[in-house]
Amino acid sequence: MPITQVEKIWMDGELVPWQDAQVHVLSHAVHYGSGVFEGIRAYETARGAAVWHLDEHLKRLFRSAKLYHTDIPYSREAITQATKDVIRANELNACYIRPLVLRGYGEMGVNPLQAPVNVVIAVWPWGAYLGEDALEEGVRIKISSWRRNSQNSLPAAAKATGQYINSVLAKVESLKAGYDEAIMLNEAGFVTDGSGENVFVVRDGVLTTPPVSAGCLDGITRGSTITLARDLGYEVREENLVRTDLYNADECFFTGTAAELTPIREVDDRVVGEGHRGPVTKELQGAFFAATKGENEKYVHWLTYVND
Ligand code: PPE
Repeated sequence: MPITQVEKIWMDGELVPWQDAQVHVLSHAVHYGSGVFEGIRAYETARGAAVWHLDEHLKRLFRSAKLYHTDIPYSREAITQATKDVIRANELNACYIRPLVLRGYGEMGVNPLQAPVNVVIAVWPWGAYLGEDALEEGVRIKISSWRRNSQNSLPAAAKATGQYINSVLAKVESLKAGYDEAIMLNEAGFVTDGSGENVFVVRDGVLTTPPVSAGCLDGITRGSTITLARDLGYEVREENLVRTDLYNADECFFTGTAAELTPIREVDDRVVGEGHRGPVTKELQGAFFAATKGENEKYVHWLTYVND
C-alpha cells in the first residue's frame, strides 16, 4: 500500500522533515533485520486524535528491544510524548503510527552490540489494510505452505523487523495464488496467525483464537477483542485450532492494528459460514469501532488523547 507522505518524522529526539529521516545503506538493520517496531493507530474522537492502546504497544516495543539486547535511549514516557508530538506536528486526526528502533550505521558483521541505536516514529494516514471493501465483505485467504517461524528460532514474543521475512514469504505466496492474505501453521500443524493479523473463529456462539504459545504474536487487538467479546457475554477460548476448524467455522475474522477487525469469508476455497460478514463479527466490529472513537466510557482508558 502506498505511503501518504506528511510533513515530519520524529527521529532520534527531533522532528525532522519527512525526506530527511534517512539511514545509511550500511546500517546494521538493513543487512541483518536488527530492528524492532510497533504498529499503532490513532483514531478521531470528539476530543481530537486519540492513540489506541499506546501504553500496551510501547510496553511490547520495550519487550521486543530487551529480547534483542537493545537499550532504547529514551524512556517510555519520552516515547509517549514524542508520539503525541509527531501526530500534532502533522495535524492528523487519525493515522497509523510506526515506531521503529533500529541498529544503525558504524559496524559491520552480525554482532549488533556496538552499532548505534536509532529511534524513529513515523505517522501517516492509512486506510483499511486489506482493501476498502474488506471490512464489510470479508477476505479470501489461503493456508500458507510456509510454516510460522519456530519459537526456538525466532520468538513470536518479539516484533522484530527481520522476523517479518517469514510473513513476506506467506503474503506473496497467497497474493500470487489469487488470495488476499495468508495464515500460517506451526510445525505441529496448529494455526498461528496471518502475515500481519491474529485470527478468531466463531462456532455455536463461542469464540476461539490460538494461544500465544502456538507461535502467534500476542496481538493487542486480539486482547481488546477478547475483552470486548467477554463483556458482550460471549465465551472466548484460547485453544489450538487446525485448518479444518477454519473451514467449519460459522464465522472467522482477523484482528490487528492495521487490519482492525476484518471478516474472513473463504479459506482455501471453502466458504466460511454464509460467505459474508457474520452477526458476531458485525457486533464485535461495532463494539470495537465505538471504543476506538471514545464512544464507550468503559473503554476510554484504552485511549491516549493527543491534546491532553
Ligand atoms: N500477527 C502478526 C504477525 C502481526 O504482524 C500483527 C500486527 C498482529 C498479529 C496483530 O497484532 P496487533 O496489531 O498488536 O493487534 N501487524 C502490524 C504490522 C502490519 C504491517 O503490514 O506492517 C499491524 O497491524 O500494525
